[in-house]
Amino acid sequence: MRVPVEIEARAKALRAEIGHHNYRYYVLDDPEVADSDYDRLLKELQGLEQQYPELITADSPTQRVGGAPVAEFGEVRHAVPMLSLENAFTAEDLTAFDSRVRDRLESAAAIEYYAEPKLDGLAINLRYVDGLLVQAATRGDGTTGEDVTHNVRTLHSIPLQLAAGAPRILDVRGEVFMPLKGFKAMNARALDRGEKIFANPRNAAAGSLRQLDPRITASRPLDMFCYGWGAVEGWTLPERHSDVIAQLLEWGLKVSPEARAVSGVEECLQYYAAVGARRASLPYEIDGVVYKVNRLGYQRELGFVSRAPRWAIAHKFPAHEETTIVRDVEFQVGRTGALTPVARLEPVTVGGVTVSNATLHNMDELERKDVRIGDRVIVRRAGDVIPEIVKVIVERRPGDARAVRLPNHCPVCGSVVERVEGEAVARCTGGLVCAAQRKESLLHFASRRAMDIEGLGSKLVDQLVDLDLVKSLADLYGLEVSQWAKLERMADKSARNVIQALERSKATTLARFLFALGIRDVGEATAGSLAQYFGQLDRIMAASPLEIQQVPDVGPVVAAHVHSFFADSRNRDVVAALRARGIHWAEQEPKAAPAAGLVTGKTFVITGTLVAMSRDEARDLIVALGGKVSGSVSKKTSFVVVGVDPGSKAQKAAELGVAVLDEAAFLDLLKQR
Ligand code: 9MJ
Repeated sequence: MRVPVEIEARAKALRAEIGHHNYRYYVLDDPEVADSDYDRLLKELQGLEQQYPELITADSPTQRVGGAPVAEFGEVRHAVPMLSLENAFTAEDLTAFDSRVRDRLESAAAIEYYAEPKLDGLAINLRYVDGLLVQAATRGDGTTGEDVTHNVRTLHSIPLQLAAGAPRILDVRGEVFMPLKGFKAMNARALDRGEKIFANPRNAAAGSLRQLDPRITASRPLDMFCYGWGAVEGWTLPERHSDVIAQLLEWGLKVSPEARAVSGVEECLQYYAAVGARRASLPYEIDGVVYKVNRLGYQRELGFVSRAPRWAIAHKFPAHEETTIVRDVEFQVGRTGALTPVARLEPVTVGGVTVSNATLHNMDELERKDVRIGDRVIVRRAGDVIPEIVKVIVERRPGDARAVRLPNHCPVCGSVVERVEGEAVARCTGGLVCAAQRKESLLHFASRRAMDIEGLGSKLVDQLVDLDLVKSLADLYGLEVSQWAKLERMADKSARNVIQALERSKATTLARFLFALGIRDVGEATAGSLAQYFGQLDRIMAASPLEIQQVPDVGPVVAAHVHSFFADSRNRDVVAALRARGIHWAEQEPKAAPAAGLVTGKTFVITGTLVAMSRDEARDLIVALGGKVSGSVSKKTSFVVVGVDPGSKAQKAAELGVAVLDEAAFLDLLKQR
């Protein structure tokens, strides 16, 4: 089928328009249209390409993801070697560098440098031929790298096609990195699933690019800043490094928004201090700044030593990582009883802050890293991230290093510690008997998005629990001014303020209250869904796990947690006591139940054995959703649900022409209601 000219023109226009919006969104961080507008354009193009596959081009924005996995990475020999940078650690190092530059250039005047943050990622070469991205390779040993084209194509900030006027051949160099927000989210998800976490964003970026399956890379939050070039054909380079960078941006490549030209050592140091001050608040990790002689004529004159240019230097920040010794490993108990191993370290200064503790997350992580007491380890502290042990220096392990064992009993309350087979997390079974769990529960209960009790922080909570003033959540509301006022750092006025905050917190919503209870896996969103679905607390407390599963986005695991929480009489007592203290909310009519659905008013007959639930449970569910269950099939029967080894009822249904559902279809029906 020939592609009609107007369709071909439309596809071309769509590609250009989508390319433009990609550039605004991913390169400039300044979108011109809403995401929905963008999605509509992409969908239209996908539709056209599906109808006319001849329209698909290598640079089409629809072609980023989906390539098949490769068996192994090919090798790429770089046309111009990829260099590394010499390091400066002090102002003296930098002054010495500047003197060498001026001596060689026989220049008395201050040198103009192009200054930019030094990203801690993975150096990549992008080869564009006539503006089309044809190959991407890692730095490798500088001469030969790995072909990662299939993965690099999935990065949205890398144009598949450069804007008009691109040279015949252009090798662009830059750093692929993982922004901190995405890095943290990715590790949090991995921890939840009991999977391996990445020690730092650099490893995460490298691991993500070295995937054989590009769909995995596509799911990772990677970005790239371009800062240099290699082979160039068909373009006469301008006078300055900064002019080239400006042109790369014009062609659609992403460059650092922090880069600028500075003059002489003095301004280099000012730049270093300014970027250093903002280091912790940048959305990505940097390990220093780079200065490059800005005039390309000077760069050519200066040339190279071995594998580093004489015209550039990396001025490093204090390291995020240091080595120290593990003195002990202790276990902290969280709100849900989870035991977190924490390493007690020989204090060490990391990036200007003394670190004496580092988290090991859970037993799986501890075992994977094989951290032993007495080990020499690399610790890392970056931005607001909790200090972590990156790895053990196994070569320096002393003969008497001791392995860490999970305690059988909770270090805080002595209750039995449970580690469910296949789960990374070990838990204290003490519940609210455990002072550590009680403290964390109180803090969670009082937190802003839960009961929002202003002023009730960890200093107060520790005392309340340690002095046994609060054994259960409801006790909070029964303390007198004089009892509050006796606590450390408290006086009459502050005591009255806390009591006022407690009073204010009594008027709440069901969703907040549910969230505040701290039921395992019930975050704000789930609490909101439960509240909306059931409308009333008593209905939730009476619901079976299967009914709870009817709530949108609630699966069997969460449903089981909710059910067992309210099945526990101690928790029911806590809820009753809180309500007796005056905590209240507006109850609603349940959203779902009797509203007309697929089950409402229908009559079901169940025959045979069901796998996912007992017949009684199925009956409860049908009734809860407004349906009826009968023992015999008649013309009035709406559905016959057929399990394993059905009786004669299945045949009767067929004779009467009554709809028959197997178990899967039945479960589907319940989900849709
Ligand atoms: C990084 N990592 O941010 C260079 N780099 O220049 C910057 N690396 C570099 N420049 C020449 N901004 C070799 C490496």
